[in-house]
Amino acid sequence: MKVVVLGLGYIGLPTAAILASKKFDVLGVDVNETVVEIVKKGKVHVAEPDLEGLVYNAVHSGYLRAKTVPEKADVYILAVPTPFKKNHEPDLRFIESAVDSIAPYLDKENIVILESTSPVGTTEQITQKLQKKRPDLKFPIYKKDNESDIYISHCPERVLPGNILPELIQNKRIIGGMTRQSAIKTSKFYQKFVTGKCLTTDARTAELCKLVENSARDVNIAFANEISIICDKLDINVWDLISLANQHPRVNILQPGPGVGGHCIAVDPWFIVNAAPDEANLIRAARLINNSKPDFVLEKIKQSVKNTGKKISKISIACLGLTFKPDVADLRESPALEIAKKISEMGFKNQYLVDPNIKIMPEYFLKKTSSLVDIDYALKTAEVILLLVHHKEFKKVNLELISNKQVIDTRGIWSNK
Ligand code: SAJ
Repeated sequence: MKVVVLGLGYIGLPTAAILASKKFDVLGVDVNETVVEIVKKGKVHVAEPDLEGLVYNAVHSGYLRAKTVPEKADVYILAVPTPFKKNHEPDLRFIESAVDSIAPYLDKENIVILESTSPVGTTEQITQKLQKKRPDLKFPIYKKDNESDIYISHCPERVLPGNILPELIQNKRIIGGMTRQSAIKTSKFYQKFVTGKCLTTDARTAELCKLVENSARDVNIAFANEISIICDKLDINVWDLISLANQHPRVNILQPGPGVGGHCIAVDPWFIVNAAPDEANLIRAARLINNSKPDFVLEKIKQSVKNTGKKISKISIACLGLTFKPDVADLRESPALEIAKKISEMGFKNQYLVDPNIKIMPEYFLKKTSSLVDIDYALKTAEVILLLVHHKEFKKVNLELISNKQVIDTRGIWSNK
């Protein structure tokens, strides 16, 4: 069976490599020539545990190839990004151009799968687009059990960055067909390499399901973040409070932090807000709370500077962690990075950046008084210590070494008694 995977990013590349490891004949397609050249050599441009070895073997065994244009195949998987525009409207141009690129190659009995997180109605839209481009083929009509030449479904990716490879195989999949027949055909394909259950539904339900999953997490994190701001005002240790509240058999509060990052949870809820602006009040409020958390942290820093009794230009600050979550090398939409960037403008004598997962200082800081240093140096030298990401290395810090410093622990790994 031949599979074309469009988009060789965080989802497309691992998916292509896993399919190739199961001996599917896989062509990975990306519009970015540099990415294609990297993959052709069996190398990777995204950091994810075990991905490098998998891609190397997939390419060198001949099951995975990479090109900038598609070919004829049995299955087409669209795994391209769906960002939002400035006004929070979804930007579907990558999906649209991926759809345009496969249209000439489609043939009877092909399956087209949209894995990209998409606003409700996108699967129907791409089907209509393809039907216009290929009037010689019969495409499925939404929720009508019509006989079609092509089968189209939405099967949203659900994998957790940092644990993508196991989750790609083990997670349950939601398969939303244009028709029942499309869902069944798509489900049979996933069952060839996924051990988790494949649950079939219609395309619109699958689209909203993915958006709701990430919004549920966003709302829950916003609750924790709001509680942390309330606790700060009332002088209560939020970590103790949450741990005590979670002793209740039906309470499970998530962890507050400096904000919500990554390319999914901070983006997807806006697709719901955009589709139902008058109804999605809680979802919008959660986004705004989580987005406001970096400013709250910046206020705490100003307070700490005051506490030192010195001018800001005479003191140094250490920022521990830059990535969007612990133990990954991913800086996308990272609140820690956003905060570190704003700190670099505040006029500190030195800003020490520490992140065991980041080997090269992000370009933004090059012309500032910032430097990427190791943890021991930062802790010894800085007067203000700001913990932004709970990387495993930071949990081992000897707190006695920083007992006389201004410490802001946004993740509660040190403040948690
Ligand atoms: N975070 C907190 N407090 C918490 C948990 C997370 O502040 O208690 C923050 C993290 O630090 C990070 C952000 O939230 O900045 C998101 O991290 P995450 O680990 O919750 O999620 P992602 O973005 O890595 O992956 C999510 C997952 N979705 C859900 O768990 C519902 C994943 O399964 C999805 O596939 C992925 O989004 C996606 O691609 O949509």
